Amino acid sequence: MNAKHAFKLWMLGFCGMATLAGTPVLDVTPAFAHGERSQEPFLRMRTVNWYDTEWVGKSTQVNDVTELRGKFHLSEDWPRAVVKPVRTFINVGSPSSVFVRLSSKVNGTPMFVSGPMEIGRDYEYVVKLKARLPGHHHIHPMYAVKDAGPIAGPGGWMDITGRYEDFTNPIKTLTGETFDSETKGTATGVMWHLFWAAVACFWVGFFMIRPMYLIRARVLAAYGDEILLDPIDRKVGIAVLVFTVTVVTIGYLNADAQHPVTVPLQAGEAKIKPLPVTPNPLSVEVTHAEYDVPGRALRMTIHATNNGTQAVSIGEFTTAGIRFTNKVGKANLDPNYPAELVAADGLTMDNEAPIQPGQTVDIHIESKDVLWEVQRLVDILHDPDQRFAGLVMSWTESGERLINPVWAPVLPVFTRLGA
Ligand SMILES: [Cu+2]
Repeated sequence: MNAKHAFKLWMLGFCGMATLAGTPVLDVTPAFAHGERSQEPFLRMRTVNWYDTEWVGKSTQVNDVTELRGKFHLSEDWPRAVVKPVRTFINVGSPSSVFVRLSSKVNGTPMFVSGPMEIGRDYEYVVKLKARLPGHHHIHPMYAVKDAGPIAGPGGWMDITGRYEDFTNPIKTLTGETFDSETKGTATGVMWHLFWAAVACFWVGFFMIRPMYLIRARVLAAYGDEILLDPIDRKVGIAVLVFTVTVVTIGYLNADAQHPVTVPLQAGEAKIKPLPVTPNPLSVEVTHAEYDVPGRALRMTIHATNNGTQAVSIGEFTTAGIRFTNKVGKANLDPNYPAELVAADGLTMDNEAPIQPGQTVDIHIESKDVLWEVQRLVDILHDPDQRFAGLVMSWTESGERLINPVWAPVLPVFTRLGA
């Protein structure tokens, strides 16, 4: 009997602790990394080719509204192992909800639900963010693909100053009601959590002490379950069932009466037109590519033809948000782009001369930097499908930027060959 009493006390304490643990705790400790480099390089290089990413408002105050914007190209070399982008969503990767996402627009269309996008096309996104939790935060654009998961873009630091206590997010609904989304429904949520935790404690506790599990288990093993069927158990079971169904029904009807007009989430699909294809006078094809393991360099041979009327100079190769530039690319580099993702002099070519109109050339391009290792992109060499993809950017004499997506298999090499 003493053991049973002790067990009852323990059960009481356990329920108390469970209730405490269920109380929401606000954690505002900033996180400093979130493992973006551990995402497989084939995912980062051959799905979304991010470019022109801008972390507008690198320092904001709580309640300030800022933006994360940029463009991306969906690689033609989309891996066979990744589900095609038939249901996708633009999101923001951040250490917890440091910002509130007020809206996302892709090519000017609001993207509050997911939708399909086309491989081989370009998209422009603008995500409006409202500063919520103070700190020094690493923020990534993120492209979510149904059944494949989120694909993180390049990360940049954004600072939020001020106090979380001052944060408000007033929202006006279509029915004219105004409320603060930060606090709306909190009491109801907490109430239901506590309520169901109490019901669960009662349910588990009831069977735990009548008689205790161990005794039940031994009776079950020795005599079967018939002897364990106590009429009180049945009655309590039926009573709890009726009680639960009644509470759920009343709760549902009550919520429905309070908020008769609602919009179901994710009921539709965003139909987004890709950016128009701009005529590109430069054609680029990779005829050979290799990765020099000790040299930390991706070398590709491109076969390029300039069908335009102006000379074109290659200035940048970018993949997985990492940018390799030469002096042409450097001159066109956004100074706000995170320096840790740029190999400013990482791009070299055996023929630096601009490609003249009508000219066809074969150029060896080398993207060399320790970033291949630091960003763990060299891991493609361990994949069964050793390929890379990215964007080659070049500029015409008049300053127009041309973007050529490239992709090819990569051969690992351990010594310098040719070029
Ligand atoms: Cu990050």
